[in-house]
Amino acid sequence: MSGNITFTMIKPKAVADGNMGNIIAKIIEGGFSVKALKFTRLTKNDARKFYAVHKERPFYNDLVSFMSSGPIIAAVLEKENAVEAYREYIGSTNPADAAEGTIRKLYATSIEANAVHGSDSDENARIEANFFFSQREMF
Ligand code: FUP
Repeated sequence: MSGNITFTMIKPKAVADGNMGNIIAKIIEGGFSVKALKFTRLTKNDARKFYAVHKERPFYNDLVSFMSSGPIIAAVLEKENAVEAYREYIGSTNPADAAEGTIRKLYATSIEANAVHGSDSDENARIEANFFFSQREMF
């Protein structure tokens, strides 16, 4: 059975470009409700841990540097079938392949600076939400 929770980050470039308000508005417009939200910054070590699954990939070091390069928004979102619904809503990893109207099509500038993160499974959504938020910060 699919869960109702996913985790997202608005990545440093999208924040630096001034798009955090637009992206939060778009998320809410898509029927996702915000269960938790914070403006924060990943240390390099946080980014290494968060993306540990990619540590053997050639882009890992650049990704870690990029994700710790400036502030981000972290949020927990709720909707029916949230993980799949949100991945569809944000579009393909590479914005060049993302469908019209998706968050990545609208706000991403490259495969690395692809505007937002979205969890890829219910289990990872839970792990990622707990990486950023304590139980009392999730509503
Ligand atoms: P996604 O689940 O769509 O966020 O994509 P992945 O888990 O495959 O990749 C995680 C992040 O690694 C992407 F958001 C951006 C980065 N990445 C690159 O920088 N280069 C690549 O070739 C693939 C991914």
